[in-house]
Amino acid sequence: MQLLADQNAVVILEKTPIREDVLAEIFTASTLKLQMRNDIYSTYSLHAPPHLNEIKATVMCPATEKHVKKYQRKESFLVEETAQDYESITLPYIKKQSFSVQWVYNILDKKAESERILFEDPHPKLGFVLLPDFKWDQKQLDDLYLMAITHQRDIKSLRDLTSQHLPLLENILQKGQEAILKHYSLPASKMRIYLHYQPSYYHLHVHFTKLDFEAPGCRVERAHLLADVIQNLRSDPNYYKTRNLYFPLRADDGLLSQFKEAGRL
Ligand code: M7G
Repeated sequence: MQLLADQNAVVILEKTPIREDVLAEIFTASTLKLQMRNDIYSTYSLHAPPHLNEIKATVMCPATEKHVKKYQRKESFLVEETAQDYESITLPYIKKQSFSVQWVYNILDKKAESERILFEDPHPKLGFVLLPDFKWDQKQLDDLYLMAITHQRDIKSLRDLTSQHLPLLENILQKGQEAILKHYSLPASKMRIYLHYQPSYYHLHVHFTKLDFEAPGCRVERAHLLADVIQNLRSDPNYYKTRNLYFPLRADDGLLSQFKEAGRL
């Protein structure tokens, strides 16, 4: 956490993947300092020219206490949430405590990021906006990360989905895949398309990441493949309303305290 102009800020600094097209310049224009050599093995510290040394910086300012917590490393605990737990513990908590989704409305209303939109289906019930997630700098396909945000504003998360949302989910899957094939020549077989439960932002959205990229949050305890979600709702219209769902919560997450207080952990 940093202070920017007296306001709390979260600043994330990331070294981005090295692109193949800059390798030749890295090899010819960098300076090398030998660190160790042993037989056929050697390590160096390589100083690349400044324009090849970019650091991606993401800034959240002013950051709420919840933003600061989200980005601090903390141990996690797996929670089992029954349908009853959702109604009595999770839902009241997220109604009071969740992050603002103003940034999502800004995207849907074209007040922000409109030039980044890759595809839009404007239909009020079935439509969505597909755009790069802010985790992706779009400089290389290796860490491709897009997000589909629904125009419908009243679906909080996976838990709200029933078979009545199948046309919406099928539309996102099909048109999202088509748009990605058209723009990036990546077929469906190269993509991981999923929802998070719990999400950080309670407005339905779907993550599209390249299959070979281990995106943060793509592990089994948090990611639900959209294709599986569709199948599950086809076999049971109330699958996500009735099932126990499992997800990790960080030690300092207020929702975890609520589960503990209710004797559910
Ligand atoms: P999530 O599953 O609600 O939570 O996903 P997570 O952040 O814990 O994964 C929200 C997704 O929206 C994440 O992949 C974020 O990187 C992305 N995201 C968050 N914000 C605030 C923005 C934003 O302002 N613009 C864009 N393009 N993506 C964002």
